[in-house]
Amino acid sequence: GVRDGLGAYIAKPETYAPDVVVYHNDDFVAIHDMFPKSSLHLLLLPRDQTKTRMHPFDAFEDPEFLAKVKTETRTLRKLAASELRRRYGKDSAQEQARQAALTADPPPDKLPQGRDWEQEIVVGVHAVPSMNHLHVHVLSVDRFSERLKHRKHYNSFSTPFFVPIEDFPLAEDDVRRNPTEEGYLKRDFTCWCCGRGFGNRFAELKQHLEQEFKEWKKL
Ligand code: GMP
Repeated sequence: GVRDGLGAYIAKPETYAPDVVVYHNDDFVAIHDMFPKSSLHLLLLPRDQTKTRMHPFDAFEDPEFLAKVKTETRTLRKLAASELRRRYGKDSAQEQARQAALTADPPPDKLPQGRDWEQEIVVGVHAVPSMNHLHVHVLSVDRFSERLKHRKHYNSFSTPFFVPIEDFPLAEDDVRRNPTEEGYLKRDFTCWCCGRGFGNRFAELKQHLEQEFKEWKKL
């Protein structure tokens, strides 16, 4: 069924073009999300046959597996960050300052760092995954995408429904284990960047997200 759509990438990653499969190795396949909810949205798919059909909360109870996944997400986060730098680096004030310092005569003793794009990436899983194969989201923070069309699309990445990989292993009594009870997807909208509330006004939120995206690129 449609919920099994991610299985094909795990089975035959080598049959996809690089704009679909970013890379693959024995243990993982990294792909572009076909319906991206941010300007950059990747998925990390573990290939371990004993884990791929498990709920992430259960799969991550295995400390060895969790450690492996965490290590791989650090690699993918770096790769995603370099893609953001490639795309938006020229617009960013910090990158411009670094460029200016590099070409200054005489050069300054200390170069400005340039922007840390890794901080602009979030990595995690949904409390209730919509696809059967275990997948970890690796996406830019902007939530700016034509494919972000429904209120649940926004809230699934902007409430505790999205559980950062760093938060695992989860405590036994972590409330995020009961996502339906918490009603995360029906919550009022809050801007990921400025914290402004938008009630249930999705069209207004979308307009605002575009403004924030333009600012964020240039920070
Ligand atoms: O949480 C599951 C994620 O998988 C969502 O962000 C979907 O957009 C994404 N998704 C669903 N089906 C497919 C597919 O066939 N290919 C790819 N690359 N992503 C998908």
